Amino acid sequence: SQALADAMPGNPNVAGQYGAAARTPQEGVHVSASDPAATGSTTGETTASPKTGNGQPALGANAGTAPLDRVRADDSGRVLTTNQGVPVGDNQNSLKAGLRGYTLMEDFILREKITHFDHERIPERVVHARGSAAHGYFECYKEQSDLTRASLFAKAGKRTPVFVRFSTVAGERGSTDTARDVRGFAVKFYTDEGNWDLVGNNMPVFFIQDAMKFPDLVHAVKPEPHNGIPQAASAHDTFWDFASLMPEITHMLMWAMSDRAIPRSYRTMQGFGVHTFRLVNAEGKSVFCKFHWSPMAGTHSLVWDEAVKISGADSDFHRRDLWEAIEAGAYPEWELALQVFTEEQAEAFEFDVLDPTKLIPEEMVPLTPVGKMVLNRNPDNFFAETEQVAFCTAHIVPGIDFSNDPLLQGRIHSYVDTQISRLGGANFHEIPINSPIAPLHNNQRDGMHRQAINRGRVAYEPNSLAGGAPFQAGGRGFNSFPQAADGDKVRGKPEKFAEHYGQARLFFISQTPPEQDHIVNAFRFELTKVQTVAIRKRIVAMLRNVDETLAQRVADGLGLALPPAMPTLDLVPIPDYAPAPSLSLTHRPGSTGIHTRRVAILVGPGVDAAQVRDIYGALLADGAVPRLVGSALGPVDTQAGAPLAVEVTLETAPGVLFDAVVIPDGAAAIEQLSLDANALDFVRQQYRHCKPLLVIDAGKALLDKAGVPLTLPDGSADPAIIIAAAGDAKAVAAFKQALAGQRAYARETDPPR
Ligand code: HDE
Repeated sequence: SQALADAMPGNPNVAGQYGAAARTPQEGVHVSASDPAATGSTTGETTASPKTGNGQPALGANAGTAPLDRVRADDSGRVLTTNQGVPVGDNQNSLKAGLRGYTLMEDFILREKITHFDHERIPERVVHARGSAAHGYFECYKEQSDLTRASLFAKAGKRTPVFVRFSTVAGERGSTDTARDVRGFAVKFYTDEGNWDLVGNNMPVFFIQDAMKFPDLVHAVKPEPHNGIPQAASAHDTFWDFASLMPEITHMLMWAMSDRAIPRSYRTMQGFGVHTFRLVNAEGKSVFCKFHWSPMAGTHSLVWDEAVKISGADSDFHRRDLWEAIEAGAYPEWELALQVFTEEQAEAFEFDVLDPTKLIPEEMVPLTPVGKMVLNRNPDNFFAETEQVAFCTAHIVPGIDFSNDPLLQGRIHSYVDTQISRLGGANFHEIPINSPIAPLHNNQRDGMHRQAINRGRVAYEPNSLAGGAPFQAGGRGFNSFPQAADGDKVRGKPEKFAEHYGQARLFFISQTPPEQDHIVNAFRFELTKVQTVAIRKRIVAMLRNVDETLAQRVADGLGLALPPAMPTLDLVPIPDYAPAPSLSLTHRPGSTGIHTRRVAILVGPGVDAAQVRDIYGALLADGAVPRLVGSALGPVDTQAGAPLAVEVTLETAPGVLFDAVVIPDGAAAIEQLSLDANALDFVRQQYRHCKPLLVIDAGKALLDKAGVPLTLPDGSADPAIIIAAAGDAKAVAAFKQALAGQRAYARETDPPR
């Protein structure tokens, strides 16, 4: 309200802020967030709309994260102070010798404020800089004590709090969410025997076999060092130069060029621990294990043209999606499965289970679901939680252990090490988001930013002065699995590591035809951006060892003659795998139907309001998120009844931000929309990106104006364009079904129609 604005200190329109009156600054106005009279809000909104949340979830909302409540700071209704707790009289004006005079050195309030601001930023993560996170819990389905003594699997129904961060890899902290990239999938389990960090990705294999190559990989993919171009993209010479000289990368390239690299949402990606780990039970028996997360919402991806356009329309697309789903109570869920195998089984595989460029198809070793993870609380503060969280592969708990995978071994060092510079010292475990909820007692002391006030004079072990405490836990504690070790000290790789193409081929032949087309097109896109012809040729030569049709199609796309295949070492023959359907995105359609899918309903003056309300209601009833989209904000007159209010505009929310579109009846509305190029683009993009369209009566004229083909390339009717008469309930049901399914890839052509 105006009265409130007038009373705010610092309002430049208030005379009392100037001249002699400034000597007695006013006390600030205290606004109760829930007081509609004070905030001028009739909806109870304060700083944010219900869609974005008010940034103040109930304290202790998640039992597991309740220990963080002790550090959650809430300024509501409080007086402003310095960092020393001194109440600040005036937060608007620096201290001067005379109103027009020098600013004084003694102004400790100004200096404290500016100094703190000057140091607000910390180094971003060297990789995975861009990310989003949420709190939640893991719930165990069934006791797994025969396999592992890890306490989170100790009992059916046991809940362990988690904090999960999803990320892209190559882009900087402010880069776009929908870049073609691997996604990080890092889970911190706050178990009652210490923190376990499962720091995985949304793809089950990796680019390299040995940690020694990681800095080279990252230097190759990051923006080129001379000009800092390109941001968040692998489509440039240095990445593909490196890739073309490194056949071990081939399998991962197939994944990175597939739709896995452009997920629809963090909520619709799988997660993988990638490496082989060990599970160890209370008797000390061990098996090998790979960790798999599967999203309940199914695996869904964008199409490339859409991903590129989303980067312009909403570069926070994935961050916003995760945030809004949690605020709306549509808590994202994943199931954790263990893929368990023995050392004897491992020896019989064609590949080495210590090689992180290889996966074990589910068809070969089945997955055992052991629990589900639910993300039910957004962070209160992005910096304190999402930015400061430190995931480290070295953080494991009794019952879990490492394998000798040389990539994993290198990671065990890297993550702890990097936090020391990123978070400013060895005490990063004391930052609240990183602290275990299990008790912590040891003789480590001091260092930068130490928080704990350790009591007593003993900080060594053995001691008698403290009765020997803290005591080592012996058999109850973490004890490394006593794996036998022998062999010469060498720098080298086992023989099976020399075969690079069998699983790349397996991946390709396990994809559906549209998924294969997307892989071909992704190679073409990336390599067209590469300027050095020899690099393009080397990649095509590499692809000849994967699949001849793939190589031929990529070569055609680049205007190249097929080069000879890249020589192989022939130490291990390329295995002939049978297709593994589990590797296709279509294998996991999900069980949440149209829940949280975003649907645009295009409205203009003269639209059929009753029809719009019916469809809106029908979509809401199944948990979808309908929005009335029009040329401009404000009311639109309707055929009959009250006007409708446009919620978002064609200009600010283009088609790429929606999963489907409804074009309702109303000749006048359609006529007006047909004159708006944004509306025509909207419809064309929905079509091009293989999304369902529900078109009612007069609405069809908009499709015609946009030039949208109504039949598939083979001449049959397009099942995801539903043209209906008003009141046809079956049409709405068919639309919902199309929306719940995979996209209508059958309509895709290259180039697009
Ligand atoms: Fe990482 N990686 N990585 N990585 N990684 C980091 O740690 C590293 C690898 C992954 O949300 C860094 O805290 C090396 C595989 C995720 O905070 C750094 C090697 C997998 C995240 C680092 C790898 C990952 C990181 C940068 C090869 C999937 C983000 C900042 C030996 C299984 C975690 C940081 C978050 C982050 C090193 C390979 C996943 C530098 C040396 C394989 C999800 O420590």
